[in-house]
Amino acid sequence: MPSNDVGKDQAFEGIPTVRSIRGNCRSFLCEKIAAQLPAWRERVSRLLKEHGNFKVSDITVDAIYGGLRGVITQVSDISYVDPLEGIRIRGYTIPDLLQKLPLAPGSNYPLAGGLYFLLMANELPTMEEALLVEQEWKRREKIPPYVYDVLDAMPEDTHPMTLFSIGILAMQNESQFMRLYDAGLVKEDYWEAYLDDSLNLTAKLPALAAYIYNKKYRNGQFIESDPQLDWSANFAHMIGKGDDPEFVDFSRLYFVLHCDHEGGNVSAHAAHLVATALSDNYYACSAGMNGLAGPLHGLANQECLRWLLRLRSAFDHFPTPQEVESYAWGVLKAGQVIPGYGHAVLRVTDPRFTALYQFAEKFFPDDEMFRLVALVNEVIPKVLAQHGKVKNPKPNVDAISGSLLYHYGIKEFDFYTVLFGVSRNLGLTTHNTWARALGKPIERPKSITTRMLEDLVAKSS
Ligand code: CMX
Repeated sequence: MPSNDVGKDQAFEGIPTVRSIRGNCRSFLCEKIAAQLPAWRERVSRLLKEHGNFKVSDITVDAIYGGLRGVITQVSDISYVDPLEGIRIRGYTIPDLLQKLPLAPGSNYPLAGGLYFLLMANELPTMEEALLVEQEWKRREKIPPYVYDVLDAMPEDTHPMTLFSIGILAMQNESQFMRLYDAGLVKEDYWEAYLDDSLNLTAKLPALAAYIYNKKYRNGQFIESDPQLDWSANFAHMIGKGDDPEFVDFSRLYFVLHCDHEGGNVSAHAAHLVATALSDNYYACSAGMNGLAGPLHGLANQECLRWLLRLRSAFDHFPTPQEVESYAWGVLKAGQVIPGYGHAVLRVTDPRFTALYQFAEKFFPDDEMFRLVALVNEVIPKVLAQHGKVKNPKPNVDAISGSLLYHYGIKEFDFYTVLFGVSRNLGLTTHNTWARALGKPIERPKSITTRMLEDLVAKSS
């Protein structure tokens, strides 16, 4: 188990110290958010007052039985998935983010601290602001020892996502929100405690993920956090891959790409729903991670790599396009999905897929698994389009992310969704912080019985 100094402030001696910003990161972020809140609250209350009865969406029987697909039921200003363009995080596309976020010193890839600043403060950060978050994370990164004890008590074959979710839930004992709520915190100030919990939780995620990886797949060889390293690089370091600058950059890219995907996907919606009951960020994110662990959602990256390996091992040579095509038809005819393809909202190739594709093309174009991803990407959209059921036959991020991890020697598929989760919690905790800031109430849609629905339909015809 890594050594532990819970609650002790560590001096951060790594990447440059920020001197131009007065106060700590928490108070700086609080000021940034507080300065915007009156305008946001004013906009929301004007919409409610002047247009409270305006109809935004209709709900049909199809939608009720069809997973509410396309029914607008939420507002999120953190990110938006445009069906034809892909994700925009606080208004920025993936290429924008990669171009505009402050880069890690000596690297061409962004600091996760800058991304967090953008998510939370709704402003593109300066280098100083990105570093301020990185420093704050350093101060908050130690995981209480009882969390390791809980993880160690689990059976050896427990899925890494289960361990990850349990680790987050175990840390609920640290919740600042719950402590302050019990002491009478007023509603206006809930969001500040959610921000504290977000900073505390996200700071610890690289170490939590690394602990799970080392425990399960490296015979418990744990590596201490390095104060010189940024959040993403430190993760790479803690799983024994810090000496490979290419993998470190891959980690930086991966953690940017997976941070958020608007409010309606399973993990975001689950986390949001749970937090509307004023369950804190730990409870909410653990719930979100349980959703992410589903094969139709985050686990698809693990499923996709498994699928690619099965495809490869079905032939004693690198398959031809025709062989991939007939293999894919066999899968579809057996009633299975082709993981990594299709999306509930997107109707084009996922720009996160493209970003990872470009990374692989740049650094290891001849890697066999990458060549297979490229070949599958040429063939599958045509097959799915011909199949005729799928609304979007193009690849999503999960069609490629696992192959890159595989290239870097992370061959334990079960772990892949944990990495997705490390990044996704940046978004989930931002959603929850802002939801409290805007006073969003407990969610409580209504359910009716099949008989009631039949009666409603009968009455109207
Ligand atoms: N392979 C085979 N069939 C597919 C398919 C795929 N990749 N994608 C969709 N379909 C099928 C659906 O199962 C559905 O069939 P039924 O009508 O028999 O139920 C039909 O095509 C229509 O589906 P859709 O409207 O195009 O897609 P949905 O919004 O229902 O589902 C998703 C979206 C992502 C769950 C689905 O495309 C899928 O299962 N893809 C494979 C798994 C995957 O890659 N998931 C990761 C998504 C990204 C993420 O959340 O991380």
